[in-house]
Amino acid sequence: MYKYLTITIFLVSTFIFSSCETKNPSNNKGGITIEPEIKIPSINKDSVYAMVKAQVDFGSRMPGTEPHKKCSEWLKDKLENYGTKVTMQRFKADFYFGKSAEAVNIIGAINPEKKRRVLLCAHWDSRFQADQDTERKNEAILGADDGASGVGVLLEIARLIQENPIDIGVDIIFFDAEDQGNDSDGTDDTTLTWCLGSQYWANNKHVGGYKAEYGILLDMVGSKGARFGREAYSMQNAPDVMNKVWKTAKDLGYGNYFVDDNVGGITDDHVFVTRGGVRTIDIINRPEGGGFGKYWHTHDDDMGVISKKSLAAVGNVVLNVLYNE
Ligand code: AHN
Ligand code: ZN
Repeated sequence: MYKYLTITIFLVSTFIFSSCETKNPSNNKGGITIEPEIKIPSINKDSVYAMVKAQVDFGSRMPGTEPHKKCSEWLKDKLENYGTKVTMQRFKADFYFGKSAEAVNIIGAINPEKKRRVLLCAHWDSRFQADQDTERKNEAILGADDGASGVGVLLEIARLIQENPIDIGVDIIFFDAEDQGNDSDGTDDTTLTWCLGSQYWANNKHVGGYKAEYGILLDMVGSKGARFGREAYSMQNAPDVMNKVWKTAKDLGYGNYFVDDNVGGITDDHVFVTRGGVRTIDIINRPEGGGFGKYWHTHDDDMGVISKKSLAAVGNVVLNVLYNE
C-alpha cells in the first residue's frame, strides 16, 4: 500500500514538473518567495500544425477572393474563441498591377487594459502568383509557409495564453496584403508595393495612442530545417530584442534554427511596424547561400514543406520570451 502511494506521488509530481517549465521567482527577500512561480506553457505540435493546415485548406488567400473572405472569418472566430478582443481593420488595398481589393488586418488584443505590451505579427494573405516557379507562374500559391505558418504559431500562442494567464498585454496582428508586391528588377524601388496592411496600420493604429515595448514578426517560420539568421533591419532597430530572442532560443536548445548568420535587410512588415513606432524584429527563414526557401513563391509552398518541429521551436521561443517579461 505504502509502496503504491510512493509510486503515485512520484508519477504525479513528474507529470506536474514536466508539463510546464517554471520561471524562478526573481523577487526573493530573505528566502521568502513573494511572486508565485509562473508556468510557461509549450506548443502542442499537432494543434499548431492543424492551425496552419486549416488556413491552407481554404485555398489561396489573395485579397478579393472567396477563400480570403472565408479565412478572414475563421481567423476572427478563432481569436474571439481564445478570448482576445478582436478588431477587423478594413482598408482598400491598391496593388501595383492596377487592381484593388477589400483587405483586412485582423487584430486580437490580450489583456487590453495592461500598459506593458508586446506586439506579435504575421501576414495572413498568400501570393497571387507563383513567379518563382517554372510552371503555372500566373496562378496563386497556397502559401503554407509564406503566410499560414506564422499565423498558425500565433493562434496556438493565443490558445495557450488563454489557458495560462499572462501578466502583460499582448497584441496579435495578422496583416493583410503583404505578399502582393513587385519583385524589383533593380530599376525601380518597389518597396512600397509590399506590406500594404502594415503600411495602413502604421498610419491608422487600431487604438489611439497605441504603444508596445517591441514587436516580433514571424514570416516563413514553419519549413523543415528552417534557418533564422540575424536580419539587418532587426539588428539595427532592436538589437536588444534580437539578443534576448536568440539567447532564449539557444537556452531552449533551438540554436540549430536560430543561427548567427548576418542576413541582409528584408522589406517586410517589421519595417513598417517599426516606422509606425513599435520597433520590431523579423524571424524569417533564410537558408544558407542566400535567397529564401526553394519553395518560395512557387506551388511547392504547400503542407509538404511544413514541419511540426520548426513550428514548435519558434512558438516555444516566443512563449518563453513573453512569460519572462
Ligand atoms: C521582398 O521580396 C521585397 N520582400 C519579401 C517579403 C516577403 C515576401 N515575405 C514573404 N514573402
Ligand atoms: Zn512571399
